[in-house]
Amino acid sequence: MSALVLVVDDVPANVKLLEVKLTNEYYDVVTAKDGFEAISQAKQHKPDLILLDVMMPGMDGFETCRKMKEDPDISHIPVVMVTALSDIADRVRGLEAGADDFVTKPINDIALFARVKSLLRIKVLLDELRMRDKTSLQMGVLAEGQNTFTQDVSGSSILVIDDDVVQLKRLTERLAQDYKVEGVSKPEGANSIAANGNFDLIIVSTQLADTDGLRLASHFKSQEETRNIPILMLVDEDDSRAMLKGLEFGVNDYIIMPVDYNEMAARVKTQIRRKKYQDALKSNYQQTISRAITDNLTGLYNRHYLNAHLDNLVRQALNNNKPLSLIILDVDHFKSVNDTYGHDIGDQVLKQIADMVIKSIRSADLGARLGGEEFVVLMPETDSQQASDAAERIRKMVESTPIKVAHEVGQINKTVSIGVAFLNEMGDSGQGLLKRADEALYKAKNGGRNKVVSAISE
Ligand code: GH3
Ligand code: MG
Ligand code: MG
Repeated sequence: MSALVLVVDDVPANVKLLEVKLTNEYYDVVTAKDGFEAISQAKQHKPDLILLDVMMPGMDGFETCRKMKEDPDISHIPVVMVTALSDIADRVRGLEAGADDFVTKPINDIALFARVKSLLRIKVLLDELRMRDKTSLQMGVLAEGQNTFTQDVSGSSILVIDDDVVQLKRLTERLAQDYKVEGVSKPEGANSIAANGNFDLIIVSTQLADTDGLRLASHFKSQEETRNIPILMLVDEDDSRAMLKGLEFGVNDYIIMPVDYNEMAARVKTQIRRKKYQDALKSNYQQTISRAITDNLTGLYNRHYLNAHLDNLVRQALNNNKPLSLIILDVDHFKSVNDTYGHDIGDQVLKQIADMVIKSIRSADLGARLGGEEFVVLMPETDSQQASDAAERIRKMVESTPIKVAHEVGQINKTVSIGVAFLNEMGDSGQGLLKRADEALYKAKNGGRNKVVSAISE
């Protein structure tokens, strides 16, 4: 699928020109003639990129951009400002308004498409993460309208690599006003510093005397530890080869030397914000994963995960000719807790019994909540005797541990019944194992509860 670009300019001829250039490169294009239309077009079409003219009557490009970046609906869409040639003040204002990049008029095709491609590449990743994020929103894991694009990023840490010690000193001093900065003038050591430093941004000069700065940047982009750290490269004004090459393999942005400090400040801020946004999305995703496989109340694995994992473990045990045991544990007369003290107290009891189970099993064992007041523990490399002993340990622990509850009674004593089963010879299955454990549990209940019963292996 080709990317959709929104072109915003008050001069129809400019719109037309960009539309033709982009269409020739197989982008789809929608257009707007002023800031208001731009925002409504962006909200309606959700383009992949916005090319925004600065000089427009009514609401100018800066204000339009600021409004877009404040709207969680569209703030993730990269904005490229189109500014008058070499007006540095405009560039800086644009970046401060939240723009991700700029190109200058008259538009140079190579620069335009290098920037467009580089931003679209980032956006593909962000979209993927946003999609996962949406699921966590639906699951209630994440609050609506979180927008880290406008968050304060001061205090973030930056690594600057430049063997020009005078320039390095100036850069680090300036950046140190807002960030934690580490300056490196010997690029040879930069790899391990970058990999171990937990940086939010790396600034690297391409004009290093003994090392190829581009190669260094490319190395960062290919290493697991540094791949997600944005990179800003410092390039010479007339070194367009370095610019293009860098952008091509994933350098996030560049600054022309001699460095304009305001521009640098703005670009640094943009890159770090983007990184933080990405990090936030990722950690939400990880939370979503762990929520998808664990039980909310107890923190044990859920039934869904147990079923998937049980089959894997059974296969592995049979292949390696190793024992595997499984126990099912059911709280005795649990319904009476709910009936007497209410559901919330019931939950507290379940949580604490689950805690006891977790405490008494080995780390290789897998504890899961089968549902309701039933728990399962899978025990790899555990024979029948060891499993029965473990079950007996859990039974005793529950029996002898008063459960503290937020109720005037203060504490409740409960017991559990446990069924134990072992993996048979070839042909056995996870479901077979579960079924035998369940039958053993039934016998424990019928035999008076607060008991461990082992299935007889046939
Ligand atoms: P038995 O000794 O035969 O196992 O009796 P029991 O009362 O424990 O068994 P029964 O299956 O009749 O009741 C289980 C109860 O567990 C009924 C249900 O309302 C309650 N329950 C299931 N899930 C939850 C939960 O997440 N929280 C709470 N508080 N109660 C739950
Ligand atoms: Mg029960
Ligand atoms: Mg039950």
